[in-house]
Amino acid sequence: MKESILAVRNAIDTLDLDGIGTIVNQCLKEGLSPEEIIREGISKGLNIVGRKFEEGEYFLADLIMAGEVVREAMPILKEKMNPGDAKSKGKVILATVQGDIHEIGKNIVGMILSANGFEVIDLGVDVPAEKIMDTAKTTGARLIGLSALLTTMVTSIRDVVETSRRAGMRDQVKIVIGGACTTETLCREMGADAYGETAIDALRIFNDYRATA
Ligand code: B12
Repeated sequence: MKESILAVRNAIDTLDLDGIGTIVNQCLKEGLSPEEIIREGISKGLNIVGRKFEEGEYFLADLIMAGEVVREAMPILKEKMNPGDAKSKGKVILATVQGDIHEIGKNIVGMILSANGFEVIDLGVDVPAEKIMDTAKTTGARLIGLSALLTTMVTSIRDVVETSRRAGMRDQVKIVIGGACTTETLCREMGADAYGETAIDALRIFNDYRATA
């Protein structure tokens, strides 16, 4: 593993808000792609922080700080991913489910989708099912990506599925789920259409749905 990628992990683990920008720029200078920096540096760094939180070494304030460190890195990576004026492949609604405020994974999915030509409508975090379906109605978006990291909030996925059914739109929308606490099995249990483990999976799934639409 390259030194500079390990430095990204380390900057997140040590909550180095001032150093992360320089380190990410160094990675890009060495020819690493933004996707690689996210996958091998940022995600793995956050895993270390998560583990330390679980073991009681880090507290909530540290988790918040880790989120800030990642927030600092994102604009630098986003700039490198921007495709400029690529033709739109269609609209995707993204949201973190109701009751859950984790946004880093969702934002990464959004960055990768927009860098690959999708028009992303990001509704943010803690989003009620009704708001998601209202947005689908008013914008005509038929692809929905839901992010969930809290085991206690996964039923919010089913709420979106049920709300789409009540609105008579279940057959018209594709509901894709992802986020650390989701699985293929959970996807089936909640009645969603597909599960993606990573942001790259999200891109593949939405590309497939678009091709068959
Ligand atoms: C940073 C962080 C926070 C930050 C979030 C900051 C922010 N701006 O997002 C803050 C401090 C707010 C936070 C709060 C809490 N957190 Co927290 N947090 C984390 C941490 C360390 C990292 C999460 C993260 O960003 N990971 C990196 C991203 C890139 O990963 P990801 O989201 O999984 O996304 C990837 C894929 O899953 C996928 N993906 C994501 N979304 C989607 C969507 C689609 C459609 C698809 C296809 C794919 C996809 O693509 C991404 C890139 O490949 C994790 C530990 C961990 N290792 O996950 C804990 C963790 C998720 N938190 C946890 C907990 C318990 C909490 C709190 C309840 C703590 C508390 N006591 O208050 C609160 C919850 C508040 C709430 N109501 O939501 C637990 C959850 C346990 C569980 N399974 O339920 C974890 C696992 C920590 C732990 N080990 O205990 N947290």
